[in-house]
Amino acid sequence: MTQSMFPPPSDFPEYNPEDPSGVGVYTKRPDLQGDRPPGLIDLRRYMFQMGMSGIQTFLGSPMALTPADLRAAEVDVAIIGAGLDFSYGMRGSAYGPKMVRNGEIYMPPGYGTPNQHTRVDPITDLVIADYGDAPVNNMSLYASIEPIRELVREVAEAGTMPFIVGGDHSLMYPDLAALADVYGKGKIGVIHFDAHYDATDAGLGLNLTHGTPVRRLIEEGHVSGHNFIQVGTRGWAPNDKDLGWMRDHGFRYHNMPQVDKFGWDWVMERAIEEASDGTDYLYISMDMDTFDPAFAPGTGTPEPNGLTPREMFPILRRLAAEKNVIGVELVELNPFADPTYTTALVANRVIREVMTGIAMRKRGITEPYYFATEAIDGGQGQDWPPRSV
Ligand SMILES: [Mn+2]
Repeated sequence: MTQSMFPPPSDFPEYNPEDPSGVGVYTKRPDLQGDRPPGLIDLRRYMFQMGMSGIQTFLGSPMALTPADLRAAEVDVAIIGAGLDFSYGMRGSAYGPKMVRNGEIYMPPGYGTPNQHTRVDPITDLVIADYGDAPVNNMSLYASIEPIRELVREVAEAGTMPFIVGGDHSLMYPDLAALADVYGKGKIGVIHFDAHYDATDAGLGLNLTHGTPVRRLIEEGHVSGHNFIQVGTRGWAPNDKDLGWMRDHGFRYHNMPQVDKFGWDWVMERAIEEASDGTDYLYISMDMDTFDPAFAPGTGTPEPNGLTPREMFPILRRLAAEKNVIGVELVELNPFADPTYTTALVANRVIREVMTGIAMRKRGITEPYYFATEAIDGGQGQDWPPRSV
């Protein structure tokens, strides 16, 4: 037998979160931990710049780099890039955060860009910060997990909602585990939008891939299976064994067969009702492949017969407005498969719709399926509702 020049994996030095031993991707800049006055860092030199100008940040937001910055500025939502893409067998989603930062086309914060359905402007109403990128070790998925979990946890502990932009869906494990660290095991319900169920036991012999985070989270007790609500699943899975495991653990799923049989409104109402059933908090996990590939080709595992933006945007806005959302992730964006820029555009709007819902909740607008009167009266004022259609 030929002797390999590489040692077996068991002989590799293990990553030790207590002693990163100079691995720079985990080591925080010492000067950021010192006496620097905390607060938001605005990267604009001039008062006005178009979306394509200047250093690109999520939604054109100012930067925050430490939990002290989040606390000093009372940041509502911190958007974190997590460029991790080892775990679906092809690369590209590591560049997802860059794609979303570059996808901003609107005017800078403060110029008034309200959501037309609700007339709420989340960019004005909320304090949103770009929290930079998570510490990803691009040599190892497993070595990346605990550092990412620690970063998400520090944001939640500062009283700020983390919004993670991936990266592949293995991120759901560190993201949700971090929130369970802060809010408690079994306290968080998950609404999981995806073409796939992501609850299999292993991929190519590894227990953490973008197809396994749901299984790991439930096995470790971070979330109860009963509080996992899956929406948009379709295609050629799960197999009987995995479906049996899901049913044994009390999963509730609203797949495309249900949408076909009962219609989107029926599914949306039930998913929203179930999303906070028995839990104090809600986490939204949004895989871009939930959308039909016509609307989001730039993803690793596209699956035809998906949902449309017209179906997805209202449910995202509603969940954030009507439920106690404490974290969001948007994953599986692959710019290398997005030649028409469509996926970047839809991803930007996913973030804006969720932010609109969060801003509505902050204003106290939690009425189910709220529309602003001036948005739907067609300019007719008192002549609303219409007497005839
Ligand atoms: Mn997924």
